[in-house]
Amino acid sequence: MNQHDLLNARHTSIGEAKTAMADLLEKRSSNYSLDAALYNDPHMFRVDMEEVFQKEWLFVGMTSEIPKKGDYLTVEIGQNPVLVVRDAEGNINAFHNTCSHRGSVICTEHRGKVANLVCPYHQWTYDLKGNLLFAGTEMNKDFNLKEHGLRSAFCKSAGGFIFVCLGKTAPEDEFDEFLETLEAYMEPYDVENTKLAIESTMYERANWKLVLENNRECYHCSASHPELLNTLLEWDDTDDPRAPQDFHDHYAAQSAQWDAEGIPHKLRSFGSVQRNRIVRMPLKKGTKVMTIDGAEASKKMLGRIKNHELGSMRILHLPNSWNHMQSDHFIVFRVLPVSAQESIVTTKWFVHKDAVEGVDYDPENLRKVWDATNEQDKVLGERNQLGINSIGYRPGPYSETFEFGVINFLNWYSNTVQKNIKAK
Ligand code: 3BY
Ligand code: FES
Ligand code: FE
Repeated sequence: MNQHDLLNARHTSIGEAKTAMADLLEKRSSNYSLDAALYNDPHMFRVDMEEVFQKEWLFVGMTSEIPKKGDYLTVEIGQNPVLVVRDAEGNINAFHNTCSHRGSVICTEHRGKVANLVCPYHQWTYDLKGNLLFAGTEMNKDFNLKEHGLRSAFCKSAGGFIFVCLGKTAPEDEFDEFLETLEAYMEPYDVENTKLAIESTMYERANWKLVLENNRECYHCSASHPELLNTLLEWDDTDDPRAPQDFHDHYAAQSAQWDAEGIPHKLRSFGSVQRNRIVRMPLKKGTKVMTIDGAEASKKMLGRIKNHELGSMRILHLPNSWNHMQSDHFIVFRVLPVSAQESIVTTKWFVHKDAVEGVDYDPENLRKVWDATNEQDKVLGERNQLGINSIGYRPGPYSETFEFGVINFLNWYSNTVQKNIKAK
């Protein structure tokens, strides 16, 4: 069977799909877009789920979404419902959101508050650490509660960001180093004293990699993002070789002020192909935050921040998050795959917890730029998917100056999948 037949075989096994994927990744040119199957084939999608989304650290949400004991959030990682809950000691725990009795989902809301975790089906009851407390009186006499707790997932948080990993083991490599830096760079924000102001959930008919690829370059920005470009500088980071002297002068002036206030800003990247990256980028001269006119979005600055012109600290976490941390609000983005050609992009805007809606901030003003940008990117991603589905599609070349972020992302993806397939 050749590759094409293999992918189209009705009963392609997951093992065969992995072999086919490893082969495609091995043979690909790293500065070309991927073979269509990697963007649209359901068998390949299963491999992405098994080798990336069920094995790697994923961003799920912020600690200030679940500030108190019993607060929880849920997230669907492909077909895996996951529950993230704060316990009495303030620790954040992640569990598979599936009951040890007959598997029902336990927490049914996207965010909520509970005393214990009670399954809605037959009311098996678990504490916030996943121990089964109560299973009615109907079970056999030899039934041992201790043997039927919830299955946990790995969970780590730093700087207010919560990450989970569904793997049997959690990859360590440079992740802890990234978390330490994240903690230090987020310190000025005092995330525990922020609140979720707005959340948007966008369904996109595009493979998750197309969503990420789109985010990793600004080649498309000038033609598509007028609102964003009122404030955003198109350079990828402070070392971007394309940036002119004018940018370097602007960065030098801004960063001198940031240094004076002890605001971390220097570019840090982790992993050989920037799996994680943190950098504070100035916004356009004379603008404060990512609003339509660049003026303030909230009267209450975050944490210990005094300078409204703090640019945007861009935090990248492959495979599923990019973020913009500014002076009076921050925005986090999460991508989750649904199927080979469907993804969900969740965007959340946070402000100071004491900022009053309608007084200190206008939610419509706060969300406008990124609502517009997300919508524009969704259209681009969906068109990209449609064209890739054509028999006329062939992988095409990336610009090494404008699309190096895409090249880095796909190198990370390719290395990770190949490494994880081999690790079996
Ligand atoms: O602003 C972002 O998150 C990315 C980086 C440049 C293009 N894109 C919109
Ligand atoms: Fe949860 Fe029965 S499935 S109690
Ligand atoms: Fe975009």
